[in-house]
Amino acid sequence: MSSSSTTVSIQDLEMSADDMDASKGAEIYQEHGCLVVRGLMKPYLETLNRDIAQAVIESLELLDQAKQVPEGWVTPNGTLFLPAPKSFDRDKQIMVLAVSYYSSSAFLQSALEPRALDLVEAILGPNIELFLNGQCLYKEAVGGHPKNLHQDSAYFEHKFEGPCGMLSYAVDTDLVNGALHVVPGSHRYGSLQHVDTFSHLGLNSDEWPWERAMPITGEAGDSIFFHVKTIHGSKENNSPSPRPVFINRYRAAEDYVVISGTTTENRAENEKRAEQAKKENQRGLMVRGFRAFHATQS
Ligand SMILES: O=C(O)CCC(=O)C(=O)O
Repeated sequence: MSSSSTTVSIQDLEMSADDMDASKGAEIYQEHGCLVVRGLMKPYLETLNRDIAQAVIESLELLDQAKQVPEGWVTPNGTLFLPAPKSFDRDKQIMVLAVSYYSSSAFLQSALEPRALDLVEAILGPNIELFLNGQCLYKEAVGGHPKNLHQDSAYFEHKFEGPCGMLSYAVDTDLVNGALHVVPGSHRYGSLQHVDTFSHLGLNSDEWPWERAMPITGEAGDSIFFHVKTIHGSKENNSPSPRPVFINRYRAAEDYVVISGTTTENRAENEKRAEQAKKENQRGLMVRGFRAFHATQS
């Protein structure tokens, strides 16, 4: 076990949104690869939870039109389903719910929260773009899927520093309904080999059991900032209510994906083309600063 994961406590990783100090937050993030900001997303919760609930109804209504993909099944609105546990009254469960900047204005507004951007600017520098369109991971009640420990760089390895993710709890989240687990300091371990798991690319669970990670329990509206190489994941939801999180991701304006993947097979294929990756066609909307023209040439 790494010394950092044994000695770090939650108090070392957290601050309150009410008296947030962006440079202190950036220091914690640089040192541990994660930072918890309590209450940061509270202003967006009511509307976002309404949109999440609507997307669930919509997705279940569309389930009979779902198409099979390497990761599971996708409904026409874009929700990704996995096989359901036997206890469910249907054979598929929601994994990634179709709520994004394209469907939820509250989601986009949450990505533009000035205190979040102050922090990301202190971490990544002055010129920042959105990476991806906002993501909602949704664990259904009583047995909703685990997301095995992994590094996001297994899914999207970047040319430079890579994105900073901000995962926010949409409901109070504890050890029963699927608290996010992180391995502090693991952003310095480089890109680790991942294997295919039920929840897609994940670390070998013999080498990376849950005990190596620290659970972060929290209230609805708490946000966890984490580095693209920080090992993280969450266990299944054993509570009687759903457990959604919503994720905003930011990266430096000049950064871009060099290898993407969701399975060992498609990642290995994409690795062969890493040298050809370009910033071109990978531009996200700017949320801080300015994109100089030369930043798009590579
Ligand atoms: O739902 C969760 O807690 C897991 C989210 C996550 O690990 C991810 O999106 O990379």
